[in-house]
Amino acid sequence: MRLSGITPSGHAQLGNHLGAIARWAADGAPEDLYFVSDLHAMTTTHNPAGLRGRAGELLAVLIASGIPAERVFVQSDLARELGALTWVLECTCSYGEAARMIQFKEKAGGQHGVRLSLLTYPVLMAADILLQGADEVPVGQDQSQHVELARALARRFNSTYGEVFTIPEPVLPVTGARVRDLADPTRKMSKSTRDSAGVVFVLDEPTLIRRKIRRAVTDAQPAPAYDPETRPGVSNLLEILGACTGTTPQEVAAEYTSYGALKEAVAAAVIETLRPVREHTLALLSDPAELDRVRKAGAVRAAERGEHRVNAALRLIGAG
Ligand code: AQP
Repeated sequence: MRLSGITPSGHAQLGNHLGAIARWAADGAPEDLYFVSDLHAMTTTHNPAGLRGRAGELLAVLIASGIPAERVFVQSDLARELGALTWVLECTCSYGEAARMIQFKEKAGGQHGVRLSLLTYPVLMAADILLQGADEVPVGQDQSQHVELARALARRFNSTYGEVFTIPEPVLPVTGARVRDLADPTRKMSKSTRDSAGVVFVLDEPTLIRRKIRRAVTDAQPAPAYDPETRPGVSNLLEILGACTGTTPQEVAAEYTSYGALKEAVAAAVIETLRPVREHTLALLSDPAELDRVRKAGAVRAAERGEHRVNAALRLIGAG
C-alpha cells in the first residue's frame, strides 16, 4: 500500500493536478492512501484560519479529482494518534539524526525563531507512514532522506522493543508533467509562490486562467519549438498542452507557428481539463455538512487502520 501526502501550503495549482493528483486518481492502486498534510504546514509562520480553509478545500479537490473518498483523510484529524506515535519515535531518534536532515539545514538557515517543529517534522512524517503501515512511499529526491529516517526508526523500534512497524520502501512517484511557473519558467509552479501571476490554481475562474496563460513568458524566437533547456517558457506551454490533451510536447509543437494560437489552445485545454474538478470541488464545498461527514468517515477509517500500531508501540516502550 502506498501513502502520499499533499500539503495545504497554498491553493492546489495546475502542477499539483497534472503532476500528481490526476495521476493518483487514474493510476493509483485501490488500496493506496492519500492525505492532506496540514500539520506539516505549521512548521513556519502560518495563518490558522487560512490553513484550516485550505485543508478542507484540498480534501475536496482530491475527492473531486476522482480519488475515492474512503482513500483520503486529513492529517490533523489523526492528531492524537500521530502525536502519540511521534513522541514514541522521537524517543527512538537521536538529535543528531534529526539535525542532519538537509531540508532542515536549508529551511532553517538564516531564519530567526525557527520552530522546533521544523526540526522534528521528519519524525512526524515517519509517524504518518508507520501509523498506516505503508510499505511503499513515493518520494522525490528532496524527501528521500526523510523516508530513510522512517526506515531507520522503524527498524530500531522493532529490534529494541518488539515488532510493530512495517519497514517502508521508497518508490518512484507516479508522476505526470513537470509544470513551470508561467511568469518565471526557470522555477516550478508552486502553491506557495507569493506572486500568483504565473500560477494557475485549480479553482481559478476560466477568464483568469486565460489571462494568466496569455501573459505567460515565452521568448523572442519567431515560432514555438520544444527545447526545455534553452526555451523553458514556450516548452512549458507545450508540455502543459501535451499533458492536457494526451500527446507529447514535440507533437504539439509541430501544430503551432504562432505564440498567440498556442496560448489560446493551452488556455482552452487547461480550462477544459480543470472544469470538472473545479465544478465538483465547488459542489462539495457548497455542502459543508456532507463534506464534513465524508471527512469524518475518512478520519475514522484511517485512525482504525493505525490504532493497533500506536497502542502496541506505547505498550512496548513502557507507557501505560
Ligand atoms: N509544478 C509542478 N509540476 C508537477 N508536479 C508538481 N507537484 C507540485 N508542484 C508541481 C507535485 O504535487 C504533489 C504534492 O506536492 P506537495 O504538497 O507535497 O509539495 P510540493 O511538491 O512542494 O508542491 P508545491 O505546490 O510546490 O507546494 P509548495 O509551494 O508548498 O512547495 C507532489 O507529488 C509534487 O511532486
